[in-house]
Amino acid sequence: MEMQEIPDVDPQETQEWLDALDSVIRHEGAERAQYLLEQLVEKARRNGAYLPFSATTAYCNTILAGQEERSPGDHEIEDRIRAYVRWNAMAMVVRANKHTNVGGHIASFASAATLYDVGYNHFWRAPSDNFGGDMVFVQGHSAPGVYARAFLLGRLSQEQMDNFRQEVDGKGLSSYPHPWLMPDFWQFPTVSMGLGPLMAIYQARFMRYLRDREIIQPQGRKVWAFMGDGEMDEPESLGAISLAGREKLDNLVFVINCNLQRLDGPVRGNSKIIQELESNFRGAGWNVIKVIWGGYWDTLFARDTKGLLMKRLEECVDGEFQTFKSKDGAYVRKHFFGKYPELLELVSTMSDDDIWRLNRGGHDPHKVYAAYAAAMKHSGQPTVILAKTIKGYGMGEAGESQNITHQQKKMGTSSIKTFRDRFNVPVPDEQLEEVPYLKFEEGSPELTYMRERRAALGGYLPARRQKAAPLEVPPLSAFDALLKATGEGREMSTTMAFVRILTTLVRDKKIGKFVVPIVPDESRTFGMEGMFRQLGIYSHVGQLYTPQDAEQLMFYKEDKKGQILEEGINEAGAMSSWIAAATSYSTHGIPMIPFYIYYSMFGFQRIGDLAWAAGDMRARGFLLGGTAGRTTLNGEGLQHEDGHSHLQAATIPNCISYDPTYAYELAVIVQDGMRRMYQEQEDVYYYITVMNENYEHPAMPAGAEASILKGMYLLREGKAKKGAPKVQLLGSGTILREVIAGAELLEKEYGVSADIWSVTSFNELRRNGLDVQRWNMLHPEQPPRLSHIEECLKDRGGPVIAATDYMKLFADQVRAFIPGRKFFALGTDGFGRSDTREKLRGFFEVNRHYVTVAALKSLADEELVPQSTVAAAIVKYGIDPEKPNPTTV
Ligand SMILES: Cc1ncc(C[n+]2csc(CCOP(=O)(O)OP(=O)(O)O)c2C)c(N)n1
Ligand SMILES: [Mg+2]
Repeated sequence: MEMQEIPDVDPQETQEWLDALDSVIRHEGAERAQYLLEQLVEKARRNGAYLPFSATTAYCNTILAGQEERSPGDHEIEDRIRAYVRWNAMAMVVRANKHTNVGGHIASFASAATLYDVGYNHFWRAPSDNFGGDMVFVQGHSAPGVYARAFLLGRLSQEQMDNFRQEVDGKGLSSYPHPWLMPDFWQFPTVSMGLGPLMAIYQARFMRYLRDREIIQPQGRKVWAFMGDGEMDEPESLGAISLAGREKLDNLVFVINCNLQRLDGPVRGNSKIIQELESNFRGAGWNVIKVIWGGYWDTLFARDTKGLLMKRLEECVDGEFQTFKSKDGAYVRKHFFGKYPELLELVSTMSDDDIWRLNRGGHDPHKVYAAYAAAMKHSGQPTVILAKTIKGYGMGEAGESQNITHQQKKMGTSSIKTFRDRFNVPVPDEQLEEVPYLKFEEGSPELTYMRERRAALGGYLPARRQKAAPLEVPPLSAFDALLKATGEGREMSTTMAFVRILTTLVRDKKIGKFVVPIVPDESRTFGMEGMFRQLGIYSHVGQLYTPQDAEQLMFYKEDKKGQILEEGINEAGAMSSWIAAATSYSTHGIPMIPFYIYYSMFGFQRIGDLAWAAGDMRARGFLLGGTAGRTTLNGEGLQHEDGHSHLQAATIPNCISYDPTYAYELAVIVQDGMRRMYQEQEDVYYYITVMNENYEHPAMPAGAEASILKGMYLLREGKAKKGAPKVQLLGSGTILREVIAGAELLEKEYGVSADIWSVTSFNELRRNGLDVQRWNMLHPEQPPRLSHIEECLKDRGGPVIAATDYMKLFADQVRAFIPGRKFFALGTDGFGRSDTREKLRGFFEVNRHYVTVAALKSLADEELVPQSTVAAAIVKYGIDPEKPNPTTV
């Protein structure tokens, strides 16, 4: 039975209990009362009473009116500053949309202004020489308010403000927080809803990791993350809150702006978002601070001796609260207070205007200050502040609390006038039309105050560090063993080669400790379990148990100083950890070298938007797509066999991707990646596929390094007799080995001379090809340049056949740079399935026989061999010409 349904059979007894509780609270405090209540509940439960768990508290502020820490600030000055910030934020959107249709948002920041203002004035500390700085994740749609403040401080010019959302010609401001576009300003891209909350949790966790490993000092730094209440519907927003609770991340503060609306309408019209979130977060072990009602309500609550006001507030749903705020005081009197005569009586001496002024907590700087101060002091848990606000606050009939408000970017002169009057800013009537920006004069108390506040907090925010001291990257010779041939009969996979590289790196005296191996419960899949013992698995509390395998050499060792981040079955979390590590050069001033290795299928396909955000954030690190290749991960079938992650990698402009075959290629790629990212500090990151197929690895051909990095090099020259037909065979990953076998068949059985090229990156070849093509187009009168692939193939004749373990489109990307020549791409289009590698390569038509047939067919089409030779080869290799296309079955 739900609580509400139990009738009060003895009101007098109820009152006695309540009085007793009152007295305990008064004389011994709330904590004692809580203790007694918990004892009672526990006792009732043990005696068989069914007491359903309730994670919510009353619909009122968590911090009582008398217990709020008071802000030391100058409230009048802060009010004026906030009014100017509000005005400028509105003005920049309205002005930008007078002459363009670039869009923008007014209503989100209008609801959040106080939440940011109190933070900037009193809480958020900038990085300085002796302090690492707080990290603030600004809600994407509130960016105009952050620009407006930076403008008042002289950090942004009027020209920049007027170029809001007009970035192409430079001197513009990006629509939302994008470090890629404003690298010295924004730190965290947040506008893809849900990623901000998730990444913030892992930033806080990574900060703790760095501290536990004594790479940074304990300084009480905090991660503050702002988000919308609608945004909380994203699974990513709530998906990691239990991790934050479990890890007791008291360096983390979420501020959820509960304006009760999202884009289309109410977030929870039929219930209460604040109560729902409260129970979610409390259940996950968070400290929850509700900031629901502003100070004007306090006197009403004090007079609400029977709890009727509270009852009325509890029974209203968010849809009603929204409607109230879209009307006026008279409406609220009639429809809210009017439900009970006693409540009407309670407000009888108040005018309609007074009723209208009853404010929400998120608009009351005192309440917000008290909540932030409590969050700063709270230890042992992360804190979430649930602040109730009004969407479009101050926009009046142009949007306040209206369903259409999210997308309002224009305001008529009369609405602008109301806005001006509401916030009492000095804009004369005749200037309302142009919506001028406001500035505080040099030397004015407001500007001085703003500057002083920021100086006291270490400097301006947002601000992003672009470079850190470079690392001393080991030379290629550090991986000498991998540059040599494995030797006759000694086989290994590129995954094993990668683990050797990683082992070498973590042992490096200079940079070893900066390496961060990250796995989502797949260490054993990749043969990395040896590192458990060697490096330790990070755990803030160390290891509180004797591991089952303690007797073994490579036991499961959890350690406070552990280096490995073993994230559990949690690719989104692991990727967020990787992002935190990969941006540590910026957020901590210490470059970390993260290697995140995962099933390649559960990479871009699963966490693609985080990978995109990582590009935006200028992440530097390595992603390793393990067990890659549609036919190479043989037994696992449709959901596991990846034949497209490289195409997804190609969509991210600063992600450099490789599909190497040999250990030496991998060593060259990783070493150069380290050089580029940690020595030269280029803002790129790497995606490298590694496979689990074992084979012999040859020694690196002398001088191949540069071409390996450019994307292709000549592995072997065709051997057939002079005058024989020629083909150029290209291959990558494990399929290169089928290409080599195909070349042998072509030479031995058909007298065709086949040059073999190891293509380490079709993606890089295409980028280079496009770049050269573009240059040639724009420089028509200059001698044309050649791309790397053109350079490689220009003196080597014959059709070009390329084969990979990825979709045909992967190799097909380079077709444009082989003009006038026959080009045939083999690949693994279609759903994977489980079987042996041999069977799968036959099924997907990428094995040596298909390489041979494709080469013969290309030669036949150029009349260099008869078509009958192709037909004979098809018969010889037992290929059924009527076999269905693998994409269809
Ligand atoms: C992943 C994703 N989906 C959709 C959007 C489009 N979108 C932007 S803001 C918004 C509504 C936001 O509502 P809320 O989180 O409550 O923020 P508010 O503006 O109310 O503060 C939507 C749907 C987006 N930015 N990201
Ligand atoms: Mg909202």
